[in-house]
Amino acid sequence: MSCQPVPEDKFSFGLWTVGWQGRDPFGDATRRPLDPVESVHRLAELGAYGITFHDDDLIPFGSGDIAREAAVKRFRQALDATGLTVPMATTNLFTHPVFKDGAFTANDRDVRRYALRKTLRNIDLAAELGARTYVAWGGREGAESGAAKDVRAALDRMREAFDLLGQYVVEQGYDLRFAIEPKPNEPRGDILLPTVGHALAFIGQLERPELYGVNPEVGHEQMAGLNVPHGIAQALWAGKLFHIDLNGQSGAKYDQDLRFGAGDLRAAFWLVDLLETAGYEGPRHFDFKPARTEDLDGVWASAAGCMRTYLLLKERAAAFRADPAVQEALRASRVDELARPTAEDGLAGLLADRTAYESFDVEAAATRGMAFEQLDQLAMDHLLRAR
Ligand code: XLS
Ligand code: MN
Ligand code: MN
Repeated sequence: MSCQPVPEDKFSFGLWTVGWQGRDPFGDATRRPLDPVESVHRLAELGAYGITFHDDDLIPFGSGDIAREAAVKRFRQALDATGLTVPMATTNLFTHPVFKDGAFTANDRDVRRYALRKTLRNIDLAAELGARTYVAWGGREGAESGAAKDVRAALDRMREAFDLLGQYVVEQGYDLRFAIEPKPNEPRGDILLPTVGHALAFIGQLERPELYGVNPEVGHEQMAGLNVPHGIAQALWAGKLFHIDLNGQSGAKYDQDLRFGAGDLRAAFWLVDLLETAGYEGPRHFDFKPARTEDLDGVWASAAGCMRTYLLLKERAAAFRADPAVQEALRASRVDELARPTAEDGLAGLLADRTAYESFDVEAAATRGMAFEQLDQLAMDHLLRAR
């Protein structure tokens, strides 16, 4: 298997990822700004297929109509020249101080109305550029103190906002679906819709639930101490994995946005195994921050590294699945038995079955080993290329 990425691999990057200048809460930028056109060309050369953006990544906040048109035109020309696509776009509802208390759930109504208009404007551009997914990350939707935010009212406003956005997309006839991106905290002390589970439950309350799914980010779930492949599996199970942000994170701390595979490599391995076996067909989108120690060579090296690691893990996961010893170990662990319904004989059959309870040998069942350790070591061997 080749580790040279090709567009068929569906790798995409945010303009804000490679374009991150390394500004953090304690330090200034360590790199010059990157022209979006340059990013399009470099990423295409590296084998990516898509590029994504926040409105303000492409058109600096406050630009007039002429500057806006010029920026879009240059970007479009770069896309045409390279064949790169725009599978997804999103809105920056967090940088400008006007969003300090949130956007769709700001206490100030005029801020909420402005946030909706800013989003609708960029949805037009997203549709124009052929995007099929519109990501919504509510980074400022939250609070640092108890009385400051009436969470139930905020969720009403969040629902109102998403219902309006959905109405707009339907009325315009756009082929665009929304992907809500959960995150537990940062920049707010606590953010609303903090995990995949919260977002899935919220989507069920919307007027047109079919229009909404999730865009989980590896590191965000890990910041909450959660098992990423499990969260992604539940999103897939619900038919809601519309998009994914791949990156790396070392445990529950600030949002590190390491390149994919850095941090928890085992979680990355199981995640790739899941995506590649579960029929996920969306983009493999990298949302990472090239370390601020790096110059631009390091930026492109880290972008290439994200793709290379994904392909290496894909190859390792396929080798794991194909190994007869693994298949044997899976059987020994009775993993296949979980796919069998527990009571295909129905409730009446279950109640009538004396072997299910009255004569069930609880002690014997309790002493059966599950053989998971042997199975897991085989995974480790494959991951470390010892098999
Ligand atoms: C920040 C988020 C952000 C979204 C897009 O933590 O990951 O970059 O993906 O707004
Ligand atoms: Mn992140
Ligand atoms: Mn993200």
